Amino acid sequence: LPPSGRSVGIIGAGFSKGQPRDGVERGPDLIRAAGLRDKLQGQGCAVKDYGNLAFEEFANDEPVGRVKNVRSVGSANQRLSEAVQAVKRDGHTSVMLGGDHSLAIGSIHGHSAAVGELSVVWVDAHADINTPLTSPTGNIHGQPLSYVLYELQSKIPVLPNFSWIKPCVSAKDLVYIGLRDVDPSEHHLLKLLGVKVFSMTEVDQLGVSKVMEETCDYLSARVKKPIHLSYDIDAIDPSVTPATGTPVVGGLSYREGVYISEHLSQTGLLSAVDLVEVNPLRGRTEQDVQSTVHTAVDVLLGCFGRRREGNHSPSHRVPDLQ
Ligand code: EXY
Ligand code: MN
Ligand code: MN
Ligand code: MN
Repeated sequence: LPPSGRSVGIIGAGFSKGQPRDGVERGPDLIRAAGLRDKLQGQGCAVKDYGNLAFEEFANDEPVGRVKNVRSVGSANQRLSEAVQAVKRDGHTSVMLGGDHSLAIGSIHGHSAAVGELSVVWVDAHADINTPLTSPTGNIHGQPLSYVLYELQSKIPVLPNFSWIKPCVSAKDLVYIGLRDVDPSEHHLLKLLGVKVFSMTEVDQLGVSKVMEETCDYLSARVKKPIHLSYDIDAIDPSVTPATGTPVVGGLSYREGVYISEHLSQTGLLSAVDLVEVNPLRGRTEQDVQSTVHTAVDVLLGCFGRRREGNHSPSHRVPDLQ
């Protein structure tokens, strides 16, 4: 193992059909170009980049009911699930660079297929728990959790290219952080299932350190399961990360956003991370894009042991005079 004890397997998933806006497919290459690999290695991680996934195109991917691009999304997530399983089998922490948040379906499925029961920490302005029948938009990036939660399976219709998906997460093993734009039907589901939610109101009330302490206490109250962190960059305030498809005012500060990943890193349980919804075409200026991408990189570095107080490896020596 490297000095930090961490090895990272990066999967590029430049997929955008879980939502209607072009550009989010460029996320993986932008995040790489900002130096993710070198920076991770610089802090003592071993890194293997598995490259970008190629996704199947569907000529006639007509809506099924209200749900858009079903076949494309189902197929892309099946490929992603297999890729995440391979990364986990190789012994790495999986890092999936999106792409839109519909990719959490395959990422969580593959992670669970490889390691078993998971805890899921969902950092997002949105709850992403609409079912195909409650979705106001038909965009699957607003629905991924409905497909993977055991408790919602009776609410999920049969959809083309979705039959491989097996529900694999229990509602009691899910924690949200950063919510501030929740549809009424999503709010109903969250209450019905008793999901643990730290909305922006709780972040305001408790502060981020107490939110993280309570998150970890809640998740480790029973058995300590491997943690899947699904991090939507729109959780952070659009003044910091404006280059994203569905920005919502009143979000996490840069410091709160990074604190979340630093804290989860310290648990030693982080087993897979998604970083999604970076969309350079939604930035108005180059500065908008750079700020968004650099924040995404810093969130990821925090997941793998970077501390703002500084780091040094155990082998570091203070030079002696000769
Ligand atoms: N709740 C809305 C919907 O279901 O369409 C908006 C979802 C936005 C989802 C973004 C990626 O987190
Ligand atoms: Mn999301
Ligand atoms: Mn979101
Ligand atoms: Mn903790």
